Amino acid sequence: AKYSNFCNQQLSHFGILPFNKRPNLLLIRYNKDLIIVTVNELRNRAQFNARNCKEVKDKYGQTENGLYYLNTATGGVYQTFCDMTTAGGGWTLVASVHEDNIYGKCMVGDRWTSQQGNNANWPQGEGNWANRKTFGTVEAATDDDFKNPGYYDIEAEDMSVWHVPNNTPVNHWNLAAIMRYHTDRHFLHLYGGNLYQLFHSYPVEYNVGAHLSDNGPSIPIVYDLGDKESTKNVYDPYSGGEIEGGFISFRAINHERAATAICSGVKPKGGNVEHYCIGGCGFFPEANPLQCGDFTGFAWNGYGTHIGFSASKQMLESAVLLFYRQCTMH
Ligand code: 3S6
Ligand code: CA
Ligand code: CA
Repeated sequence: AKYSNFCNQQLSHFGILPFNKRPNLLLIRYNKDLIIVTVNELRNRAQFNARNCKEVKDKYGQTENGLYYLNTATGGVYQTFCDMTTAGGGWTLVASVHEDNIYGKCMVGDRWTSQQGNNANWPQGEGNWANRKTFGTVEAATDDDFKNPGYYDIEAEDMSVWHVPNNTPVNHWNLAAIMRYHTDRHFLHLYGGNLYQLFHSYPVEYNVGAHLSDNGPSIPIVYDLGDKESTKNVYDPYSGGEIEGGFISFRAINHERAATAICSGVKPKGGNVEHYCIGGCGFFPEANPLQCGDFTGFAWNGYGTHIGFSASKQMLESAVLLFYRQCTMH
């Protein structure tokens, strides 16, 4: 008790302290938890030679959820979160979509639509769904947008998605998530192996097609937290008749030919996709600019009111974490 009191005093300053003069052990305060890890254990994580979390698990026997360093094909190194437990584990976090201000319409922070306004002359907007730009950090993935080189580097087969309340610390993401699911039919293989390739085939761009007939693929999902009903309940009540739960859909287009990027948990069956699909192009014509932004028209009838075409507050204030996994058969 004496040591831990001393430790607590020290840790409040340092956060990390050599444990009881044994240099190989560290006592780390992680929020309210005190965790003893070995320096080697942490240093080892930087020495794995792996392109994705599945490799880290299979080649190095790592089974702990947490932060790992990965390499890219061209020798880049980046840190991200590995989910080593869901459906056999080996899921690599490659991006997060976060709405920092639903009232800022396609302004700074709207990295997954446009940060330079709602403009027909900039139909692709930021273009981050189909380029190699990266931004954010893994530990801030629910505080702001995140995109790492794995988004375009990893050749994956399946995706998983976590909706996690904004500003959640990484070691609480799993516990705090309001919805989690994954695909299990290796669909990404059909679209080039990742979202970078998929959105080259299905450009997230204004005026490339019509609603429903030109939408991208809808893929069945397996729920890890939630179900088809709870999915429909987190979105707006008016869209209930326009969506089918149990899918993840890509490049959905609305009545006014604006393209959104991902409809998480649902398949669109109508043209008001701006109320249940995130990310998108550089121009949303209807009620310009009210639908332009990373969470598009999620507050059409008020912030988090969950009436009319407005999504629930829970959905509006959660970041959408996107994971890849390569085939488990390898
Ligand atoms: C149930 C009301 C439908 O209202 C229409 O849809 C109205 O014309 C528009 O303001 C609205 C938006 O297109 C919804 O996205
Ligand atoms: Ca954002
Ligand atoms: Ca509409």
